[in-house]
Amino acid sequence: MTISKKVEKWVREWSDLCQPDAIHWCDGSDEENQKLLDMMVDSGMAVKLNEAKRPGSYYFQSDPSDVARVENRTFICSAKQEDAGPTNNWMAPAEMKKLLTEEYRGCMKGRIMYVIPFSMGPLGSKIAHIGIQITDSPYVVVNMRIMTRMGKAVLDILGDGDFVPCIHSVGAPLAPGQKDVKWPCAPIEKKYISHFPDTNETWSFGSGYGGNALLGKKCFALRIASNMAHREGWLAEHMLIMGITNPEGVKKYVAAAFPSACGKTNLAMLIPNIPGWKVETVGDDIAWMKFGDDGRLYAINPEAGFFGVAPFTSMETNPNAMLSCKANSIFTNTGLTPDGDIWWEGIGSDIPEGTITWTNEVYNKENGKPAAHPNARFTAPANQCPVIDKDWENPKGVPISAFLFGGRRPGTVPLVYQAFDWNHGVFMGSIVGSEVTAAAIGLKAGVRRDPFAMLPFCGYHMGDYFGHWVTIGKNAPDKKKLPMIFNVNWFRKGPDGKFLWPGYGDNIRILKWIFERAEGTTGAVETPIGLLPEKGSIDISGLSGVADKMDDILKVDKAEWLDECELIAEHQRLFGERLPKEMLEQFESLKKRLNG
Ligand code: TSX
Ligand code: MN
Repeated sequence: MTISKKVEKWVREWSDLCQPDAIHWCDGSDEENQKLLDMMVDSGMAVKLNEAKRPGSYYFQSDPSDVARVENRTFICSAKQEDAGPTNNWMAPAEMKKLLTEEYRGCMKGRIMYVIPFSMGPLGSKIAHIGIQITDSPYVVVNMRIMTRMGKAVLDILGDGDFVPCIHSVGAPLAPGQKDVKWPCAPIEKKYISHFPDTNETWSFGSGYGGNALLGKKCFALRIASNMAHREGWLAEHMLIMGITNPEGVKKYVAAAFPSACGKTNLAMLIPNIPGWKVETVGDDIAWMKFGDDGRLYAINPEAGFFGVAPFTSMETNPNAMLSCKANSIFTNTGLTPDGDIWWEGIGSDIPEGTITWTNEVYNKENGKPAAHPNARFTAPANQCPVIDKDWENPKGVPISAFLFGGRRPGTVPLVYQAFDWNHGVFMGSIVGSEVTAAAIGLKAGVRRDPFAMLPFCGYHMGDYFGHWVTIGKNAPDKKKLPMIFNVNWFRKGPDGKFLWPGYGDNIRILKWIFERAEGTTGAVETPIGLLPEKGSIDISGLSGVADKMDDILKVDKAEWLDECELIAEHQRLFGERLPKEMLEQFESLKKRLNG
């Protein structure tokens, strides 16, 4: 293993501060992985699942206080507060570093410090970047091994080059002789997920869960990378990437951004309901994109695995995800069945008698407590996905023909529409959101905006981020080769409160229209909000009971959109003077078209 002086010095500084009992340099080998898993099983942290049912797979239960990303404990520590923007928490970098240095002092006593060299993206790709994570959590090591390319080969490629330093501790040192708990972590007020965009660092303290702890994912690949991309003229986005092939064998790639709970992973692995069409997965969460020599925009998936929400993933909703986690996977906060397999709500079978819940109790249907936590996860290697794209590890990336945005909108927003041009598409991305019912607190329902699905993940001012998207369009090497931009909404409801569109595998019908728009072989009609499918241009052949709903599914109601404009105005005000003038212009044009 080549360890540069720079890396060695950096690790020594952190081990001097954190005072672990030992340092382990991760080589990424199978033997190392197995040793860590065996050690966690022996210590009671992990359960090995039934080898016949779920080969090579392990089960974990988190501390009940450590079950999700902690947005109120997530900080962007830019030099100036205004550069973090109105949607991020901010603390001065020196202040945060001072505070966290004291938290890190001695924080690994009684534990091992693992050093994880990892690449986000295929090793050696021009779009990829290398990070090194220091952690005291063996759970993090075995997850990072699935989610990134991790180990010795990364250090060999890094040489004495630059890397993104990622510091992580669960924040639970052990006194001599103190027995460890199953899931060590710190209380909420001691958790810090902090980012230093000026120095490309991320420092995380106190949590062992998901995006708080697997620092390659949200911290590096989105919050830090969005800053790098802003400075360097590329895109780091919260997008799935999928390949779509038509019956003639022509293939196009699209990237799509949706807020949470819209079924992004389901779309990434969709099984088409039109014969002859094929969907293949490049990634289900993050896309890094740069222009290629041919002037097209190329995307890589910086990750190597899926960290998916388990509940309601089933052989009905997403068979390819179920098959991806058939083996060699990690399950966190699902239920555990008596025969040593996992179970969760919505898995598609009845809960076996005697299943253990994520809080380690015997499931009792009387008490209303679910077996799986709603944010229970599977960690599965991407190469186990039955429809993984043959180019998913191509270092050049895949050329993107279209961007899709969408949210959960029971009203107002039609099934699909296309932007008139790039800036109009950026505007569409900037107003993405899902409708939330606030019945519980007696407020009227509203739209929770999540621009570009990046609200929790943009590492700088969101107004500047919209400006960056405008600039990407302006500076594109060949504007004709920019991806077309679309908005989709699978969640429109009829007056009866039922979903109008069947969704899932039938979404290929929308993707087909988008594909044909990109090819220039299907028509669109101009409406005030954008280009809608011509009558009959959405293929609904073989779908019963949908034809007479198409008008409602595609309706653009001026009165509803004028109401929407009030909400958009309110949303735009949030970004103050940093809202690019192009976004104001787009809004003014929309209102003019609606009133005209
Ligand atoms: O993932 C979803 N997709 C995308 C699939 C590729 N979901 C689940 C969202 C929560 C994670 C959907 N839910 C989709 C969808 O397209 N559509 C809906 C709404 C819906 C739910 C049930 C039905 C129809 C629509 N059932 C019947 O029509 C019988
Ligand atoms: Mn995500």
